[in-house]
Amino acid sequence: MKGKVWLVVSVFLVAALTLGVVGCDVEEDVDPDAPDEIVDEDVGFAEIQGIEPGAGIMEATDEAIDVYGLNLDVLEASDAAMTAELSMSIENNEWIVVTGWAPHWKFADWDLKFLEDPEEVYGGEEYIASMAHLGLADDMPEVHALLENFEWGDDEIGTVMDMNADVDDPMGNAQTWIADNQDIVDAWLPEDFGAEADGQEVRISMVEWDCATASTYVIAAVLEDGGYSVDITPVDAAVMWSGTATGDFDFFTTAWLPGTHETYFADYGDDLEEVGVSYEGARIGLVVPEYVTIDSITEINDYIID
Ligand code: PBE
Repeated sequence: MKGKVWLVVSVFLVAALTLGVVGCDVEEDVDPDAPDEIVDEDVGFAEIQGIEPGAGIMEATDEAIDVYGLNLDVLEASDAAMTAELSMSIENNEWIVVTGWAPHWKFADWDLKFLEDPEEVYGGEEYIASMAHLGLADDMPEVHALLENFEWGDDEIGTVMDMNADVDDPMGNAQTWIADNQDIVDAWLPEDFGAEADGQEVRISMVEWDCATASTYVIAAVLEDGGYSVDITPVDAAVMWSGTATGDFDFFTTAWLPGTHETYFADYGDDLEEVGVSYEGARIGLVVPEYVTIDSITEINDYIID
């Protein structure tokens, strides 16, 4: 009996001492002013945060999973859901890998990097083109001429994307941007722009990617200023391409070529005209916050978590 009591007491003492010592150590190590350290469970990837199925970057990501033998899946979501997840992970200092592309406002808001892609699955520099059905040049020569001339760079599309990220009013933001940048817009306009408009309806298809929203609404606002009536239809990528090829839509502004939309171009390119290039130097890939300590897609498998 006595022995048992002592056993209990000594176990209790050892436990108390151990806890006490550990407790002291912990207290000594914690600097209340230090920034939050990334703790182990935050390091690693459970999945690739993706966007809309049908986006070229999703097709490329399936290929990347294959080529690099990645042990994780890509989550289907949307541009908006991807940036929401990115925002939450960055707030919590957690690792995340997303299907990412530039131009996109996320690079202005957060410190991010593209992971190296030694197998070049995501391709190199791309350009963004406007694609129209084959009859547009005859049916609406002014609209066709506007799309031929439409071109802008990072400052311009970046400003519009930032405005849209701040205030969800793409048409109002497009009008404000046009008023502030009339000289740029004037350079896109054919002579006497609007003379042929007469309230004609122009049907534009787009996918709700932030870059597409920015360019589609700016062109739509320019057309409305010229006296056209514009109808914008949000669709998925396949319908954006196929519906324009069949003439259900007049055009769209967001063909990413030669790589991202290669498959769509192969399927529908014969029934479409590549009217003009609006942006050069676009890029797609896998994107992580700067604090993620890997640099290449080849390192992802070293950091898989459940
Ligand atoms: N994106 C933006 C598109 C094209 C524009 C890169 C998400 C895509 O992957 O199809």
